[in-house]
Amino acid sequence: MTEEALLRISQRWARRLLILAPAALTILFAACSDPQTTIEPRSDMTEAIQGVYEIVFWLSMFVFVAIMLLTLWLAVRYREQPGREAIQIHGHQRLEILWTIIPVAIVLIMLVPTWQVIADTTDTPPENSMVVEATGKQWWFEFKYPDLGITTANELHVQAGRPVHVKLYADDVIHSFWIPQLAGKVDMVPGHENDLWFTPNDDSAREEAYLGQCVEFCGASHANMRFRVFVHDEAGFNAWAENELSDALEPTTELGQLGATLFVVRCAECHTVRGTAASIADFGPDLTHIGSRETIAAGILDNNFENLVKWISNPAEIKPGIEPENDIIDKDPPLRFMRAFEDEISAEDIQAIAQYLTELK
Ligand code: HEC
Ligand SMILES: [Cu+2]
Repeated sequence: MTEEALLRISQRWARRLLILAPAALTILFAACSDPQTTIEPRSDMTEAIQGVYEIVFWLSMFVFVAIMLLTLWLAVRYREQPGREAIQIHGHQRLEILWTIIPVAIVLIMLVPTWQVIADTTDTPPENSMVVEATGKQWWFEFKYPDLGITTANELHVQAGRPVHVKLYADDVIHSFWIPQLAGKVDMVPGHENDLWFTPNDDSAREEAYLGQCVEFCGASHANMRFRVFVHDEAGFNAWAENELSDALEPTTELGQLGATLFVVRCAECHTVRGTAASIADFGPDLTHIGSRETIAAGILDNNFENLVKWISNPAEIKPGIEPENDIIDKDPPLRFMRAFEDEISAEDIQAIAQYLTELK
């Protein structure tokens, strides 16, 4: 290839880069509004982690820029010249000591605050914490508030400025609990309690939920195992808790009343709706106030009539792996998956049940 042709190609690439660079930057910055971001901390725990991250980031930047500048300078300053011979520095004691001490110092600067944060986050939770027992199950999260007497699923409610102590458990396999903006990843291990605590920032209360999810591969629907965290102010939290504590509402529509009857027959073997005949089993999420949740099926579907119908008809279509043949009965507690009710009951009956669930605010 001629030199001219090469030049043309490199110019073409330079032009392409000029066009692509802004596009790439746009994508990069668009990612900044990602609700799963770790770099917009909203609690004491994630702020502490962010502090370490910033130290590591800026130190790395400093090393990168310094090395690049030095390399450039050396390449120019000591470029090949006729008659010049390289000086050998092998075994140069002062240099050897210097380039041992500098990296050690850099690592120490990163190590000390990292250690501090690890110690702080694995110490003991604050005395006045609100306790939540979170249990990972294939493929959803159960949340219990033992002091308040609340049991719910997939949507965790906390209060801005009030420490939360989350006790982490698992019923079947190892899961992991992560709320990128509020709490670092901690494993949920069968037969073992792990602990995590954080205080949502005073100004972190908002309408929109913070996203959380399982971050340990736990089977076919691992990626479909998410949860939401609602941070309230004090009044908002108390209102939520009060509603959760009340028994289920009576359905007001005729369809809903039919649904309530069908529910007891068809669904009570796995689900509880407190205040009704369906209040024994807990293989599946507590549905007492399912109508007030934003999502169903562990954050996978918006909570509305159509999606409830779809879910009850055939949950495995939405979450692969939910098939009764995967049940493990000889286990304590047994593992039981929800089956496809379109095989068992009519479409009208499924709609009646879905209507009932929407009324369980
Ligand atoms: C054999 C046990 C079993 C039966 C019977 C059963 N379910 Fe489920 N159900 C589950 C399990 C387990 C889950 C959690 C699945 C998941 O999210 O991965 C679930 C989830 C749900 C959810 C989503 C809850 C949430 O918090 O997101 C709804 C709604 C639901 N079931 C409704 C019903 C209805 C209505 C019936 C009766 C027609 C029924 N279920 C029968 C086990 C069962
Ligand atoms: Cu999981």
